[in-house]
Amino acid sequence: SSVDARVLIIGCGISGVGAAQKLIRQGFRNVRIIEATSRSGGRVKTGRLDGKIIEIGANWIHGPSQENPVFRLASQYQLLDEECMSEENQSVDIGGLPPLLSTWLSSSGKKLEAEVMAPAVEVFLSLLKKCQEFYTSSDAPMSSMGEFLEREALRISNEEWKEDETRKLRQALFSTLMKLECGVNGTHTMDDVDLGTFGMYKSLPGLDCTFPGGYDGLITHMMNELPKDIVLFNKPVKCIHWNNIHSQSSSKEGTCPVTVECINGEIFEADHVIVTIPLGYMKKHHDTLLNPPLPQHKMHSIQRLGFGTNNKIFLEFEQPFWDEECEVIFLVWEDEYDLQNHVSDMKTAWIRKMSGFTVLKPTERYGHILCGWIAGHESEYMETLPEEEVLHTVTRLLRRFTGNPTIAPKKLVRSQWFHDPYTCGSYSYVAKGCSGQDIDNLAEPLPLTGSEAEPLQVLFAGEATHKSFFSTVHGALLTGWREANRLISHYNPSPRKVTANL
Ligand code: 6YU
Repeated sequence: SSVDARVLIIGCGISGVGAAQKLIRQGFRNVRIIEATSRSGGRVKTGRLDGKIIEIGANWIHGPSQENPVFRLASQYQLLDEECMSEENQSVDIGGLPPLLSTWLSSSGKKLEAEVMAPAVEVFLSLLKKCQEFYTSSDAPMSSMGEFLEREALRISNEEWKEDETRKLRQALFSTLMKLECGVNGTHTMDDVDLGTFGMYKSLPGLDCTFPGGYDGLITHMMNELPKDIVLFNKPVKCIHWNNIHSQSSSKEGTCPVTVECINGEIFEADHVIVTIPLGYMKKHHDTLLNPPLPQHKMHSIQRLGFGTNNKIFLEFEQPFWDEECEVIFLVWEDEYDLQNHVSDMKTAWIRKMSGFTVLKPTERYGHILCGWIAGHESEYMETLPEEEVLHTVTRLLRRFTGNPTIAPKKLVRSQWFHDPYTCGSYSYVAKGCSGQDIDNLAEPLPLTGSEAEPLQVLFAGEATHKSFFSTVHGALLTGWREANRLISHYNPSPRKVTANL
């Protein structure tokens, strides 16, 4: 029966915790979570810089409004400040990018005027909107977003703006916005992102907000609802043996459909396993993670879908060099008017991939901290450098762009998601040539026959298995709930609905 069914959840990120929460509320008594690391939360990871809260992983609630389950939970647990909870904040519909107060710094150490930059930002935003529309109209003129953005941005620039220094600067700004977009999508270059499927991602209303006490408060509160000791930490799973392939037992009764083998040799038996392992890890280990191996079409979709890196570099200053009201600082390289979104020489130029910094607010809480954003292979390379070298390079960059040779951040903390052995990157995107079908394939449970007589063995959740909210915390949470519900209805099949066709 459902209450006795042994359910093993692999991964203690928000999707795993969410699945456990739902199952336990439904009366499942035999639920355990196996986690590779010594902590829960996964890519929700709150850290400290000089005692101040910083988010190493997820930063915002994207679209904090009633349809967003992370917003609903965070409100219930009273983790948000009043402004974020306000009706007004919930109803703001910006469709993705918040209208932040920006400062534009150029590589020659000048502050660029907002009025000069604004038309380029407008063009870029309107192009992004166009990209979204290709999903419903199904008439994307080419395969990748990068090609489209580059072609259209340069076309509009040439047609509408005089050929002068301003035009060059605006084109250089396009490069900055492309790099920013690489971060938003978690990709190396926008050439890797599918144009026709970009609009499959759905943004919810509400102005993005943060957790004043740290994102991990959400995980802590959810975990408090679960039985103590439900999580087995420090147990990386090596292989999931399904279809009874690993069972030692000779009698038919008492055999287990699934056994989970950990790297340390420990074995756990289960009736059902919910896999919430990040796509980055699956890409690396898909040929050995399941035995028998994954069916071909699932394997292909794992290989084809995108999973890239977006990292943060936090810098603390004694005194701010930015204006009090500034919310984001963008870096514009004047020689990048040809719309580059990756660099040619990694060793000397990786820092060029950094699009800019967000300012941590409010100042009373954070003091003077900037968060630098860097995506792609350059970001992965940055992870390999000693911290002092990163600090040195970022300091030189800031001195150059401000024209102030005395700027000196006093502390640095960075994320290193690509080299995190159980994440292998930051989040998923729909790579060129992929479609929603690939995400469906990823989410499909095993065995595939789908007959009612055949029990579900291995189920798949996690951020990358959500068709419209992939790459987010709320998307991940919804997939955990989805797979819990799949098991719940497996044990309590709802009576067939008879539709009266009158
Ligand atoms: C969101 C946001 N956000 C930034 C960064 C990252 C992500 N996301 P998990 O990985 O959590 O759990 C899996 C577990 O499995 C884990 O604990 C593993 O250890 C374990 N595991 C793995 N292998 C195992 C094995 N073999 N055995 C056992 N266990 C194993 N989402 O909503 N808002 O702001 C961001 C962001 C740096 C890395 C994000 C954000 C994505 C979410 O974090 C992510 O989808 C979910 O947490 C995943 O949960 P899960 O359960 O699926 O997996 C200039 C400037 C301008 C300003 N704008 C900048 C642009 C930036 C835009 N980007 C947005 C995203 C950000 C910032």
